[in-house]
Amino acid sequence: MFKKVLIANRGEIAVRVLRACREMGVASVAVFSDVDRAALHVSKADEAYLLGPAPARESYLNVPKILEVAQRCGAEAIHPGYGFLSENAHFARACAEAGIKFIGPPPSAMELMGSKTRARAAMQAAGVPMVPGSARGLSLAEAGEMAAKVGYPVMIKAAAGGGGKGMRLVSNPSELKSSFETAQSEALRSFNDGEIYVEKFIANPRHIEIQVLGDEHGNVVYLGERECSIQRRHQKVIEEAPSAIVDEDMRRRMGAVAVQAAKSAGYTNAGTIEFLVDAARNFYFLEMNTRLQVEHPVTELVTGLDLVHLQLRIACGEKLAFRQEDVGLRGHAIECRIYAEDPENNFFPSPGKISKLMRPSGPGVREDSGVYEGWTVPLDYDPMLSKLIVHAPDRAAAMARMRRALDEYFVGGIKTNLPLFRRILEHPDFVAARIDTGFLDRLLAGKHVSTGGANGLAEIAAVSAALFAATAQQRNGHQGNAASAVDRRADASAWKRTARSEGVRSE
Ligand code: MV4
Repeated sequence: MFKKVLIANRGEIAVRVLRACREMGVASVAVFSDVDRAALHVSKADEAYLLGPAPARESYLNVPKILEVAQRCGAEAIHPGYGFLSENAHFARACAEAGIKFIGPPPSAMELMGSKTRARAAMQAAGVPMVPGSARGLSLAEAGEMAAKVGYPVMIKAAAGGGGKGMRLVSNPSELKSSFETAQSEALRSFNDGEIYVEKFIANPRHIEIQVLGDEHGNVVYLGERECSIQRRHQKVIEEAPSAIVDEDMRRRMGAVAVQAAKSAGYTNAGTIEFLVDAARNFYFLEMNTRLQVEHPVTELVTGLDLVHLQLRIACGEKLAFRQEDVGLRGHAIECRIYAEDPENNFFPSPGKISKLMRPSGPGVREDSGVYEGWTVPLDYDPMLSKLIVHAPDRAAAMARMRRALDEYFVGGIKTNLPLFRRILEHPDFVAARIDTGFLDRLLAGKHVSTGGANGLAEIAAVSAALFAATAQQRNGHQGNAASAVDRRADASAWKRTARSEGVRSE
């Protein structure tokens, strides 16, 4: 095992990784920017070094400086976390050239998956099912031919994109030219790469992804799926494992495809294959994320595996100590991403001093946090404060546990999206797992949230009401008439809200 690992990141993921290092007897090295001197990851690490000024370019993206620190302190490996340099193949190569192990996949696999067209061509060759469309960059004229072939509506996408950037929906041929040109100039501006391709549009898909893990001896396993359809502006907000619409057979088929995709890419370490899933439960390869993801804890809770421990073991050259048939899924996990942002004001970032922090705990509750009471959240980075993750025997129990944990959670001094989670967790469509990637936008727009079903509104309303009543009873943990359970809960919440606001005033 490594003796010392540098963590090229900040916030909750830096804390997450250094905890694994501590558990494995590995010394951890934190790096930080000027505004992160007092950050949690700095105080928890065995050593910490200043990188430079706040702007990421001069700190957490400063490759020469990070390598210099690693060499000076004798770190044998670098864990990149997520974001920042985690999917940068140049950085992974620079690490190798400096004699430092990059804890992640080989640079070649990162490059392949970084180009959506190259990835599509490789995945198509490997027999991975994907959305009909092109597997190479197209001219405007070729895009028109491809769109006619697969049928409108289509998506115009940037090959260098991902996560929704440089993407346009085109409903008919008359819109093609302007959408193509807008997407191309956006892609040139954002990625310095104007390559564009075309896919058939999948309406109201779910986003479901498969976690894979490969060692450096050719073994690859899948660790089940994560349901990630609750998103806003291509940012995930809630994730869960398993997905309510994936049964054992579908899981086996998606898993086999994901393993095939990873093997054909020469992939090692932790990675994720993203799929779009249509209303008929057909799944299509979307892209591969070549990093440890934010939402990895839900997979950890249902598999009982520690993905960061495994990443370190794999990077050291160890063989996976278990086979596919040894991987079991137990219970249900849900994660909420807690952000310093104001849901009342268009989710505007709300950094500042955390004057009061009351964190949830108790049975089945995990909180991966990068903050503490009294710390000032800087405005220079992503405003995610923590991830609240719960685990329970089934989905209903996990939702009840999450509602309970959310009620225990209080952050004073800054605005957070905590109230949004209470709304989502009580929404009848979320409760019934009738979700797709448009759920949250519809909820926030105040529209009817359910898309599918089509059995008549009255029936949907009746089923929703019944489910809501049933879960209200469950989350209060006692028998009796559902309506009164709801009332009692409303009273309790009002009382807690008052207590909380008074708590803040007494600060
Ligand atoms: C799509 C799609 C429908 N059809 N591609 C958005 C982010 C990027 N990674 C791919 N995205 C989509 N690609 C086809 N052919 C719908 C989306 C999409 C989406 C995908 C996953 C999660 C949330 C989403 C929200 C809006 C659109």
